[in-house]
Amino acid sequence: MTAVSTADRARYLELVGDGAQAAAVDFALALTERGVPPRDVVLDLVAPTQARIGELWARNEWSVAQEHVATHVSEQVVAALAARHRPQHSGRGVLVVACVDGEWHALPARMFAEVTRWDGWDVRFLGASVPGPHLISYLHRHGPDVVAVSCSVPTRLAAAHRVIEAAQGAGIPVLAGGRGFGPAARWGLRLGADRVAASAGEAVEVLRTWLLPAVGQYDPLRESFVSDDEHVLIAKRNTQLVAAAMDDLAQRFPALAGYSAHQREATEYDLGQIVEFLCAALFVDDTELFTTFLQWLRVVLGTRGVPPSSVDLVLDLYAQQLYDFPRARAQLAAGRRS
Ligand code: B12
Repeated sequence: MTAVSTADRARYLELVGDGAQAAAVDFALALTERGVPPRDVVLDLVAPTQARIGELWARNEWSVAQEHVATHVSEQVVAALAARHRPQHSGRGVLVVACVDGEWHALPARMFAEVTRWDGWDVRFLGASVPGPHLISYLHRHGPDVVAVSCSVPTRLAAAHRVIEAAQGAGIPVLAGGRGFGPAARWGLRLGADRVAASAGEAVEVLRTWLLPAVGQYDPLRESFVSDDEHVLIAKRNTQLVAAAMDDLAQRFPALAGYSAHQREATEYDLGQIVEFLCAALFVDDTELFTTFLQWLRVVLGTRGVPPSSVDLVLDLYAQQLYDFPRARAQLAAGRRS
């Protein structure tokens, strides 16, 4: 069987970087004509290229516009592969695939959807950011065998949790996946998903061997896994925390006075993101979620001329503001050490 090569990936990156849609589609289809299974084109060509695009953006080598155009081309490539290569059968069962509310990374979910379709599932792909109540009413109406929830950013984990519980309450078992569920999708298990998978390839195996229960695993008496509601209280104070940090930063970080309106807005956005990731880390009670985000943020800011030490300053400011939130202070201290 023919495989995707490093040279293929380099060429594909060039094509999507140029926004060369027709050429990228032809390139991907030609690989399948050479004998590469369409699933491998998605998982070994498109997926790693998308990850590479994320790195190029984070390191300020590609603009947001370049990332958007490349992602759009990749979406067309996945669509073309799906249109050209129809599954041989669809007898495994009905699988609904949806991104959780507020989750706009539709392409990872789409890749997963097509890969499972090629494996014989009758897939209904609902796309990006599906509001929880709408997803649940869809499940009631169509009664699939499984619902697969996709989450790429951990700040959407609370929304994922609501949907997992509601789907199970409706008797539909839940498979959770996407990088937002963390290493080996472990936060998916923490949130009560019936099964998790770290990649689409792994998910195919999980789905094949999973004897679906007649009803979901939902237990209304199941104890909550979070011992307190620090994440809820802090989320409500997000605007207030950001405003206080901006005031404080203006005094300690004189360069802020010279910032343009756009730069100020971007700074406020980043400060808000720190609070959102802190809340997500409190929600699943895992410092790795917060420290991974901070490492990424330091790279992003560093390559855009903002000293990474400014992140530590913000963590200190939040720790002062959140003096009566012990778990948040522990997360902030871990973030400081990371
Ligand atoms: C393109 C992109 C976007 C596009 C998405 C467009 C689209 N149509 O999908 C847009 C511009 C919307 C976007 C927005 C943002 N993004 Co973005 N984005 C990306 C990028 C570059 C590529 C995404 C992609 O296609 N990945 C490729 C697939 C293959 O990745 P994958 O997650 O591994 O998916 C596989 C598995 O997880 C699995 N899978 C997926 N879903 C499911 C579901 C189930 C049930 C199962 C079992 C498996 C499964 O199957 C896939 C194939 O194996 C990634 C970089 C990256 N490394 O992924 C960043 C990335 C995901 N984004 C990131 C961020 C931070 C953001 C923003 C917050 C940026 C911002 N400042 O606004 C927003 C958040 C928006 C939101 N709330 O959703 C970060 C997340 C960091 C973190 N700590 O989690 C990343 C990782 C970039 C980074 N590190 O530099 N983004």
